[in-house]
Amino acid sequence: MFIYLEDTLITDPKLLYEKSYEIRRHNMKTIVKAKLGHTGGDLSVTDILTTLYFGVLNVDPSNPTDPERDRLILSKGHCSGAFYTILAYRGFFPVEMLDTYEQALSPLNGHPSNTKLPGIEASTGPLGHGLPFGVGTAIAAKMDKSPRRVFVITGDGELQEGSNWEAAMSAAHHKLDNLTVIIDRNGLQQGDYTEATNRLEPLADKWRAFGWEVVEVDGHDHAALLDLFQRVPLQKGKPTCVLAHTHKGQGVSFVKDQVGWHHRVMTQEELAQALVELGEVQA
Ligand SMILES: Cc1ncc(C[n+]2csc(CCOP(=O)(O)OP(=O)(O)O)c2C)c(N)n1
Ligand SMILES: [Mg+2]
Repeated sequence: MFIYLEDTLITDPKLLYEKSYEIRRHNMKTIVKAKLGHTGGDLSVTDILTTLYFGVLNVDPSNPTDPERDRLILSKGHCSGAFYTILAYRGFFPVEMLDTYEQALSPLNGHPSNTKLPGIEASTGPLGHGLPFGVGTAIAAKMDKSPRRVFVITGDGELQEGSNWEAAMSAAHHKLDNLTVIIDRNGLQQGDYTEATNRLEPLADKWRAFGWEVVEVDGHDHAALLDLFQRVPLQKGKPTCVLAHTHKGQGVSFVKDQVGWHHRVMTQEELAQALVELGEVQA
């Protein structure tokens, strides 16, 4: 079995960019093979996840339960396709296992389970649970007087779940400057725009009002993401909210910003075009 291992963090944004497109290509092939997956949301969050796993997080795939590791919680668990691809490329399990995505008896379920695969900190899928889990994880780190950090990635539509706002209030109250939430602000949820469904704006002001330090960033700019993640917490005694402006379907022209691609699967012809756009070198 082939295991792709990275020994050191990547600090060159160009290499992170190339890695994220290699991951996108594999991810799209996996979804088409499985005939299931969340095409748009995977492409939206890939640059954020790639920058964290390859450029920022203190994690060791050969010792995935090290108590002092950083914790990444993918609250938008429906984007398991991107998540598993990145975990496999990072060395947590063999890349070949991606071929079993969504198949019966495979540990690569449609939504990630922390009892089935190494590297997954929280079972997610039901939206609105990652941030409350992350607050508890960050409080535990404070109680242990540990420098480990907690990163939670949420969708934007997901913020319509009230549990997020209880967790946001609690995080500020407990001065959790070891906690960073990253919002994948692609403007779309399942079936419509967030602002047409249940308006979120003014979103940055809402987080500020809840006591968080807020920063906005281009969620597809690896250099900006890397610089930002290396600098958190932005203010001592406050949790950090990264409002990452993204495009659902980033990298594939006919998927980008389209309402209909939340969980549509590409045809073989569409996949062929997508792979060209995602930089696959033609034989
Ligand atoms: C509690 C709950 N309600 C509904 C769903 C079904 N669901 C899966 S993804 C999704 C939309 C999520 O939109 P968003 O958070 O913006 O994610 P993204 O755009 O990044 O895919 C919904 C409603 C769910 N997983 N959990
Ligand atoms: Mg969204």
